[in-house]
Amino acid sequence: KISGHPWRPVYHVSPPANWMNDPNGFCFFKGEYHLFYQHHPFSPEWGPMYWGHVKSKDLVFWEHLPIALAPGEAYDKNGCFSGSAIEKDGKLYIMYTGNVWTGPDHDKDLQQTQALAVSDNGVRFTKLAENPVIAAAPEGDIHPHHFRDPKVWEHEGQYYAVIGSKTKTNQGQALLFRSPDLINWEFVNVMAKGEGNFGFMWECPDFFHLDGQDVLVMSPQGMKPEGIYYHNLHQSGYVIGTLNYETGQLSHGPFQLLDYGFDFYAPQTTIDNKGRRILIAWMDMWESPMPTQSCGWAGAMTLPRLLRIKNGQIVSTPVPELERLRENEVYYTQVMVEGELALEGISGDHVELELVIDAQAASRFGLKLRVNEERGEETVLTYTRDDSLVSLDRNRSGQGPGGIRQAEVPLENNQLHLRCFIDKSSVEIFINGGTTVMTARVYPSEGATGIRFFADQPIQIINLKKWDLKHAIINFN
Ligand code: DQQ
Repeated sequence: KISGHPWRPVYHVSPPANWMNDPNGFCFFKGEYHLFYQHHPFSPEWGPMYWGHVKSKDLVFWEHLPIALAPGEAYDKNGCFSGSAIEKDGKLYIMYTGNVWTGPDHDKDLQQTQALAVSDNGVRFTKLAENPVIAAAPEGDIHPHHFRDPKVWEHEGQYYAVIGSKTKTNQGQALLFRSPDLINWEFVNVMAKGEGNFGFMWECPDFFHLDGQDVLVMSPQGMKPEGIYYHNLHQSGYVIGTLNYETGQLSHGPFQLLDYGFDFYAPQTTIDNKGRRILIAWMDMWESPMPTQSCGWAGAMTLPRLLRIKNGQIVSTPVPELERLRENEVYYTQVMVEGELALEGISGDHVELELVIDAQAASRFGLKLRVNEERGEETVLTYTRDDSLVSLDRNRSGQGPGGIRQAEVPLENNQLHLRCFIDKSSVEIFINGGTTVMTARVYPSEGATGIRFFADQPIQIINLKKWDLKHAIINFN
């Protein structure tokens, strides 16, 4: 059974077989959530891109659908790259990047244009005869070849698209386009441009209005490490500001990360019928080795995360519907920990943990997930008081990549609040109500189901709840 493998997620979306990367076309259409994704259906490696497809009524249980887009036209013969979806006149349009290689040079021989496909039912798509609808990158300080990943939205009766780009001197930027009908597009302006250490290319931009502000999300390639931050090959984050729709320019604040772990890239958001802004990202990173390739598949999506803005930053929490996955609750209260502690009933490899820790006098405390004592396997989350850092350490997580990622997290009333989602080969940790999130893929042995708590001085776990989480992928259980 395909999901019986110890690394196959049971409640995260992963490909039925072969390769998955970026989420695409995430939308709410005719009462259902649709999520497409970059897919190479012929091997568990990246290759000419197709659009795979899943849908869900509730963001919890997902059903696999047939491939939605395949390369083949003159303008997309080497791949249907990332893009987005929008409803117009009761039909679902997807806008994507047609990718063509005119030679082997990654910079000069890339021909990227923007194309549309349309569907009545959200399942079968037809490419438009007018394609490509944006046939070239605009003139100016805009690289002519790296021009991809349109995210489209509607504002006051017009359609807008933000497209990933870079300058001729390799600074990432986002380009704003406008259209009355999705087919005829005019370039408005460079909406935002990176300066200094802000990546040589911005992939997968997203733009939305949230809690009274405008937010531009981007995935800058190749930011250099700065202190504890930016140690992944690429980053995904956002700026908050105000878009002037007349000039097409966004005035904005500083870049902030959406996730401080290892494996989070190319996030895309949608708004649903409840007016909620929901984000899903690729739960991998380009340089992370993927041991599941030996099992014939690679790639997974994060849980859907609900976004809010609080105190000038985005806060992300798992959508509340995910509570439907919970079963077999185990509850503890007022547990003192000093040294290392295991608790009866607290273990598993597809579980949710929610706990509040009172740090008391401890200077170093945390928890170990996916513990297999015999093999010395563990994935460790440590809080160190003197520098207020949370560290996620996967150096002993099993097969696959190691490393440590850190984030600065002030304690609130001496307390640390954690929600941890463990799913076979992933951990997603939501800290202090989602003000900091850390995501990692880990590849432990099948027996690595232990969970431990540790502290160098006594701490008190004020509350601890653990649930087993159900299988949520409808076509394979
Ligand atoms: N992946 C897609 C591109 C995008 C990149 C190709 C980001 O459209 O820029 O698979 O991961």
